Amino acid sequence: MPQKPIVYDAPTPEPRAVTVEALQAEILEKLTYSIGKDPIVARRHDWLAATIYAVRDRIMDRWMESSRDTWRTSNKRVYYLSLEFLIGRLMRDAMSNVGLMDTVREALNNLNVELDDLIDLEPDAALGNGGLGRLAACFMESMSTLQIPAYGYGIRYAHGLFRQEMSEGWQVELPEDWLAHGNPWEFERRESAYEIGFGGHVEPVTDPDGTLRQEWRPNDHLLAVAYDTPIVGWRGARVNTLRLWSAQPIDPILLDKFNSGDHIGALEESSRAEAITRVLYPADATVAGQELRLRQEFFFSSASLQDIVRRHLQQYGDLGSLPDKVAVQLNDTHPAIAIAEMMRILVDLNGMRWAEAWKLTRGVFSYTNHTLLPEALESWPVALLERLLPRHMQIIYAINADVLTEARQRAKFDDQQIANVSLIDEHGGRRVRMGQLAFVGSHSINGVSALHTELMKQTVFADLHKLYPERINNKTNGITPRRWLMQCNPGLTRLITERIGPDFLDDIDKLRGLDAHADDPTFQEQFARVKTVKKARLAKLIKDRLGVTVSEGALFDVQIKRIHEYKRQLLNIIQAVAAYDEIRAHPEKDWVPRVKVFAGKAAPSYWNAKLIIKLINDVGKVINNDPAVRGLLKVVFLPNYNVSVAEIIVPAADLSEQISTAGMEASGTGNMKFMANGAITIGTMDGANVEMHKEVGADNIVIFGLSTEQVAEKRAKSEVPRAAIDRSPRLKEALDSIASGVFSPDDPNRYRDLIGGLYDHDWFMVARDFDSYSAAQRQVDALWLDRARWNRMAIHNTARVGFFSSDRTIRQYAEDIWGLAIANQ
Ligand code: B1N
Repeated sequence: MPQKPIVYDAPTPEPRAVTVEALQAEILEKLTYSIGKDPIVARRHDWLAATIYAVRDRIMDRWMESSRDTWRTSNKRVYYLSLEFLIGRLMRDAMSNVGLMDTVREALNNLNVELDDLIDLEPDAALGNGGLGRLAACFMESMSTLQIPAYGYGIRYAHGLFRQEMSEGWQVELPEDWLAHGNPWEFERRESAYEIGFGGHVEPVTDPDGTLRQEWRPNDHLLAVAYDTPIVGWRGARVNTLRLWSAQPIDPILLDKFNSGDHIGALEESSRAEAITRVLYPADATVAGQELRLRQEFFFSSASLQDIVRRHLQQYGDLGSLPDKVAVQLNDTHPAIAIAEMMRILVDLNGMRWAEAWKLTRGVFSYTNHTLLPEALESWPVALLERLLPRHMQIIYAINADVLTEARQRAKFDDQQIANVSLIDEHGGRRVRMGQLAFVGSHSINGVSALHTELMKQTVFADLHKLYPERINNKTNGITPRRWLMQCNPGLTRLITERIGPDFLDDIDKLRGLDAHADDPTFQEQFARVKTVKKARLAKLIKDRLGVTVSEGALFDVQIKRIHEYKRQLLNIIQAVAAYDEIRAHPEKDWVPRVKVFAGKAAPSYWNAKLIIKLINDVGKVINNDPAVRGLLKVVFLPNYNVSVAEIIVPAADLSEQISTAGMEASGTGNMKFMANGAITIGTMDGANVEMHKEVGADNIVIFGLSTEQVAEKRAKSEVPRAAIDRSPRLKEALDSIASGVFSPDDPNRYRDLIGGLYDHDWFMVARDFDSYSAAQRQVDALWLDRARWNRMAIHNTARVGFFSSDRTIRQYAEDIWGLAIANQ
């Protein structure tokens, strides 16, 4: 029985009108009555807020209707737990999805305000590092589009990913302040606040009926307060909630201390609590082992589970039906502690028997793995967990005991295999492995591309896969075509609509219809013209930000993503140096003019990544200013890469660089965004590139480099890279010039060790893939010179992007993992 009666037919207000006149009047009204500004003195930020309020109102009815619908139909809810949601700007997305763009533009025009200026003013919500966080944002949009009742749960960081500035070519990190002007999208839900505990001890208590329970008595408490943001699906199909938790003290000020004169001490609890959600950890694919990170993970996992269980009990009154009504997806292991917390809630707080609770828990949870890099696999020292979460540590031991018994008795595992599946890593200081915990507590474990899923089975989870062979499955990543095609490239969207009609807007696989037009010279030319317009816009941005002139007639060759050695920006820039040498050595040749565009942030403590940024800038300075190059090659690094910058760069790219060392990029999702916008990929057989090669066909992608197996073999043999360098005079010349200070005359030794590493071990196979990469780049040049061929390839890329829509990905999660039936649409 529901604990509180739910009124399903409460009265609702009339939905807001969507005419130009109504919006115009309402924007003015919001400005005056909600923001309190006279239009005469209103600043652009005030207009932005007023416009968002007016747009937001047109989403509210759908939001409430979506939530009523879930209560009414008793449909299963999906909860996506993620420490990162890289959502970017919301206004254009929301307007476009509810079909209000033109109306709002006109309404603002009548008020003498330019919509595009306001769009550019909205802060870019960077509550994530890179692909993992952006994936969560694309999934949220797709779940609304597919009308799945879903909640995203995460942290409302006061400061998102740092702002990147360049100081003499070096990355400098500055604090990001997305909430500085307030956030008109969010609703604070004071009533949805939960207590979160840390520390203390566990006490056995005997209930009146004689049963023995364990009770956790934390000695440190704080509040998790909910902030809700609406996420609108395509055509306003449904509006789901992104619920982000903010940490607050239980007592805002300790009056005793204050009154006794200790004014700082009086605020100590407050700042300690708030520290938990103050800032996003800026590391992508490496773990931050600090205590604060574990606190963040438990804080948001516990708040989310308390909220989920409360909602479930309110509607259904019993916990036995949890797996029928609740699916919790763990975005990597960052929320894996939720598995132990769920057991605590069921067993300690609700008196459920262990075996029953474990069955329900496994029925509810599923886990997505996003990386196999050893430095990114989370584990926490047992001592730290014992101190911060003593009861959870006991629960983890109990889970482990069950798993190890099963492994010995049923699967007859030997000692090595037992050590491999154990939740406790006994090497060098005992640690809890979060991947193992997430695996055993979930009914589904998925990788994010076909290759990555296979590698999961063969490497990190090999023995767990033997023990539970039906659990690992693949869900290749996707991107939302609304943001990454329709919104960021309205020109291309219009052109496609003119050619094949508007059906692809609702069914992205219909883009296939473009295949039939790929050979049509008129269409090829129109397609290329759209690209040139976008390139001119990017050229202007490059001029404005960097003062470098580039021509939109050149081939725009783009690598934008986090800076990481395995992603091999170094390979790209060494190749640029080699090209520079060749252009000067053979000025008579028919060189293809190129602009190499780089952008991306390095983790603040990742020295080599920061050095690679400096190298790109150093090389750019020399090449861009050398008259011998005659403008045939330009190298630029655009600072402060984020979602909004990507929305400008991606539509302007001719060539998409996806050149990670094979076996190291779990999926990649930038590759899909470029493909949608008609760029051609140069890439290794890694991550989702493998499936892209299959979808688009070998003729429409440029593949190079060692395979995963070859990389593994060379590493196993500890093969020395020197032979590869000696074999390649062009590589040697480029390496020598970098190492000897040609690009760093102010500090000739700056790159000696970086380049030395390539001679020593070359873990990322930069030297050994160089010749193959160079040949692939020459092939790109040849394709570019045959412009009809190039345009045809570009069109085929857009035509075949359907598989990489996050709608496809989410349908597969829904059907295979969450047990939802998706309406066919
Ligand atoms: O997740 C993306 C993939 O497309 C990328 O290939 C993959 O590198 C990325 C710890 C991570 N894996 N692991 C992380 C992020 C933050 C952090 O603190 C690890 N990010 C990825 C989406 O599947």
